[in-house]
Amino acid sequence: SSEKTYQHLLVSTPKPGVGLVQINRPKALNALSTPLIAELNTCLRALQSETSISAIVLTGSEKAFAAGADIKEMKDLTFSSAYGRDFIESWSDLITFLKKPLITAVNGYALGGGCELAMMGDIVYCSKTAVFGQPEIKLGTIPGAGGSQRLTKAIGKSRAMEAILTGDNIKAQQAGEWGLVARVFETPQECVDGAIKTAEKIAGYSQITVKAAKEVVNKSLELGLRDGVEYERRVFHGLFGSKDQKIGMGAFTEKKKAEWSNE
Ligand code: CO8
Repeated sequence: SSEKTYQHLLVSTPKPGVGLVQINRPKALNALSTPLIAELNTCLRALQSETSISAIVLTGSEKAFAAGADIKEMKDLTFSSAYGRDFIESWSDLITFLKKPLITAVNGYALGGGCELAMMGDIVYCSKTAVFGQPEIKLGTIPGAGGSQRLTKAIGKSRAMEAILTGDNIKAQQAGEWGLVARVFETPQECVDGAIKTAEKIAGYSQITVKAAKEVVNKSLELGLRDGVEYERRVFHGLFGSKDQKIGMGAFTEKKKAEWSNE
């Protein structure tokens, strides 16, 4: 369960319905080693199946969200072993299986795989201390966990090309202006608190509606406009079969607060 203890993660429930996962490998600036990623997958899977948890916040330390994949672990990897065991593939688990909203709260370095992990958040928040970047080119490689795709979708081709081809960092304010993050907070503490507050607000809605809302927004990244709009409409139609649509609209009509059934 989410109560399990981990070597590289701290897990807590700061507010009812909110799971907080903190990456905790300070000696290596939260570099994402294989054991760390395995723990993260296990942890997110546990939170996913925990019915009392409705939204998840993922953060690092004040100094680093994560300084990338573990370079020391990767440096001697061969093509055949990377390809053979589909290195990094387990990462896609994080984003594809997770049905609950994930908010990433970024302070300090979010580089390489760290930037990629940050961008896997449904909502990305950061503080003024945040430094994003895809510096892989400096190491003789390229982003490998979705960076070229998610960064381009988030900030546009020209800016993503500049970041990926130069390896230059993107500072917090720029990330805010470009829409890489939804909000830039003054301090790391405010960033984490802000993410928890948003998660708490989301956790206050019907879980079934939240799940549908997340699903249709994500579809916009996969489908063309016509198919996307139709997909949204079908899910919207489907929600008339839920109890919570009746509860929500009924409460509005009766000027009462909705008490969600999650059905
Ligand atoms: N991997 C392994 N160890 C790291 C990493 C890393 N990515 N980043 C930092 N560390 C270690 C350092 O080696 C150092 O360890 P030690 O004390 O044993 O020497 C310790 O963390 C502290 O780091 P620094 O002394 O360098 O701290 P500074 O404050 O001087 O510098 C920086 C901070 C600028 C963040 C610097 O550490 C740095 O440049 N790090 C590497 C950043 C980077 O290149 N990241 C991209 C990695 S490649 C990648 O992510 C590919 C993605 C592919 C998919 C990902 C799937 C997981």
